[in-house]
Amino acid sequence: MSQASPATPDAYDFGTIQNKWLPVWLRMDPFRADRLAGDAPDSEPDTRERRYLLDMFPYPSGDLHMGHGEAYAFGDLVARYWFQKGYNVLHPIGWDSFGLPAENAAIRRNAHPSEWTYANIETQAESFKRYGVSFDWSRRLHTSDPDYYRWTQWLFLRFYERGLAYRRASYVNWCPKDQTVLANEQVIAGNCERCGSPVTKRELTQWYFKITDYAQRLLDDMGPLEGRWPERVLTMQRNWIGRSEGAYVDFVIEGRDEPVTVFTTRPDTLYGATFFVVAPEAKLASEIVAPSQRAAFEAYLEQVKRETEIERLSTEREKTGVFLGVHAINPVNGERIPVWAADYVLADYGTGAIMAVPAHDQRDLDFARKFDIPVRVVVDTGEPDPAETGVATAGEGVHVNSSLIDGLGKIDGVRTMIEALEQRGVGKGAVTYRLRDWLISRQRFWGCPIPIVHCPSCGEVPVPDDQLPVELPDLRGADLSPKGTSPLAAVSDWVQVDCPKCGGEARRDTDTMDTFVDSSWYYLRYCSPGYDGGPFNPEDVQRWMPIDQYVGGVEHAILHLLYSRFFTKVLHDMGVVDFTEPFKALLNQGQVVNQGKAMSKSLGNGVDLSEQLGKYGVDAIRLTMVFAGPPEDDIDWADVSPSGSLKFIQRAWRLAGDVTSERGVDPATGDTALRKVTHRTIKEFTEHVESFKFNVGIARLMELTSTIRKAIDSGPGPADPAVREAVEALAVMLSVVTPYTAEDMWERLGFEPTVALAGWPSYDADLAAAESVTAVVQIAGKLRDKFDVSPDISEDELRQLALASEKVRNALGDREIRRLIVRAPKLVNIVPG
Ligand code: ANZ
Ligand code: ZN
Repeated sequence: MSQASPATPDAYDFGTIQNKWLPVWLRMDPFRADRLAGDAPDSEPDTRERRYLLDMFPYPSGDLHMGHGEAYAFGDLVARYWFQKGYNVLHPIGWDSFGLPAENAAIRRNAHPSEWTYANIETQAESFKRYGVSFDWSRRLHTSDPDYYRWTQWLFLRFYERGLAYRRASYVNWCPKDQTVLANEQVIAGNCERCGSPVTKRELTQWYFKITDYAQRLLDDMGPLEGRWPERVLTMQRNWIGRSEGAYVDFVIEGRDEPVTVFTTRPDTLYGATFFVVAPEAKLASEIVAPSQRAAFEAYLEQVKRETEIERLSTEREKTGVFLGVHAINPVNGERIPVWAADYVLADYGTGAIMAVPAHDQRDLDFARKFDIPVRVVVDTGEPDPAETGVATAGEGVHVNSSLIDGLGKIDGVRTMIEALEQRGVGKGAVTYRLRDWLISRQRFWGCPIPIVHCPSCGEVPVPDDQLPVELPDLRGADLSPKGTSPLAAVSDWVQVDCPKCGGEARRDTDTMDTFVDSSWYYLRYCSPGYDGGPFNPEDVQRWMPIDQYVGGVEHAILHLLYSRFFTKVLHDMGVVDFTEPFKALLNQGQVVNQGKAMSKSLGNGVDLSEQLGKYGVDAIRLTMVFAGPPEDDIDWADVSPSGSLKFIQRAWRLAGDVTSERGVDPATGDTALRKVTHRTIKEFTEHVESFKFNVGIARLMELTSTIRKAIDSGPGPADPAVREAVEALAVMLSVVTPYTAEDMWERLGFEPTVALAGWPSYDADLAAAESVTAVVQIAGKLRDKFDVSPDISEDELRQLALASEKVRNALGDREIRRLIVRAPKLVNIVPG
């Protein structure tokens, strides 16, 4: 099914309607923030209640795809609803336009990354306009514009001054294919997030943001987000931060003056420590290894460096390690235990060294069994001996073989042990986090340059604020292919600068920032686009932030959201914003899949958004996205019906042409039955939009459409004022989903554009009140109770009501229920056993 025949007054043709209204909207530009409805830009302050709706901004990888079609349909629905409600709405758009794909495309085509990037941005901008998204185009930004990244650099320098940006050498994730380092967050199951290659480790000097300073606040501040962010996102963030409570315990290592501290969550198992393990790549290992074991150790270290973190932490894997030829002294009983290096201990978690308690930790047990190390039970859990079964007992129990804590349970054991350690000065209670500092430097061209100069005499020197931005050199024609160092390093007249401090010869830092830095603050820039006194005007941010509703994909559940939360807290501590969380509420839309699988080239199940738009029109596609199911569920394009959506839209549109009464007639004189349906629908649709049950709301609009059709054809007729009232309300409600159709309906009803700002219809509570019906409950065919319920009560609710009834419970006594038949809204039939 495609388009209806060309424009006779009664033939709906989406192409004609789109071409008619798009230029009108572009001229009207109706969705500017801080502009009173319908007025020209106003010098008077706009005092209406403000709402900030933000869609995650796109990466310009080509034209918009089905996933964009879905996400922006939801975001736009909410924004348009707010516009209709009369709020002063901020709904901006921009592009996350630095990043690797542009660079890789440029390498393939021997072009500049900016050409590909900005061409794609234009394509997407046109597509957004055609898609009818209610953006405030005057606030558009691109993170790769110098007047944006100037402020990314400025923020970097503020972080630097606060000690939150620093450089250090360490083993980092390295993608051998993209030839760049990766943040922990960009390593997915041991592979590069971008290209899928297995990630290896390299020792490099890199820039970090000290997000670990904020670990506890990132956890604590999630409280108010509870119920307003998806639970699974909060859980993922909590797990990522990974708070662990336990203790630090100091062990003396024979032949070394400084004690070595371990982190343990089970200080209560100290008497069961039968060996000690250090991470092979931790400095400590090579410092303490006995001469006789050095060769074996170094061979082992080489092997470990080739492994991924996932492999290392796997419990399935055969344990490996080398004895370092030295012993540690257990601080509570003076016992000598052997020190090993083993890859299952990570260098950058806790302290990089552990006390191993094989009886109660599975990995320690696997290791002990492989290398014949004793296993000593110190918690009696009632389970069989781990040394025999090979299964560590990690559960609750009573401490044994543990002198001062014998007989205590876990909680008391932990507390008593920590007190004892603190008393003797050999340990203390501690909290650690799995969260690592954020590695932000990248050895790539198409990113924001790090505004630091390296001077042989002054060291690291920040580029002075008034010399920002440090602009990328024009690399047209240069070789961008990855070589393990930044392509910027090869541009010698860019690299060589005078030191801002001493004026001597110095070199620019040649790394660029992770693009997640760019996207950690863009939502602030939208509040005062073009502002050149700082990254944003604090007054404007004060007015608009925090964001009322953020909409985007769950793939950003950790990285982007955590980083943005971190940035906001730093800005709060700098005293420039007075809030600590950027996003009050979050909606994660599902994915658009096809035939049960993610769309992919190799599967050949891709669906092209622009092709769908060409076939069914913008409104039908938007409606299909919204009607498919709850927004957080995936949409399988094989299961939905854009042609069905198109048919519905046509039916709604025809209604507007059938209305024969004049604008302004008093609906109170109209047909009451229809008015009741109209007002009920307004009430329910409003509630469904507010609670993001968009699909259920659409079903109500479909029912209203059928009811109006009947009223016109076989009821009170097209001249009845209630018919006009119903169709006007329908047009305004539809405007949040199918803006083109709604605009055309509005015109047919005799109004001027734009329906988008017509104002949300209000309902009369009496008319909207749900009628009730009587439900009866029978037991074995005998009437036992009856009560009034809403005609649209669900089977579930009705069943609950019936089972909760006193009379029913009495009549049932202690008989079992064999069968329960529910016929909502009128009948529940219980067959006792
Ligand atoms: C002794 C012990 C006994 C442990 C026991 C556990 C159970 P979470 O909860 O994830 O924070 N550990 C500490 N640092 C480590 C590292 N760098 N690499 C690998 N493992 C490390 O884990 C903390 C526990 O993981 C610590 O508590 C330590 O083993 C181990 F019955 O210490 B435990
Ligand atoms: Zn200098």
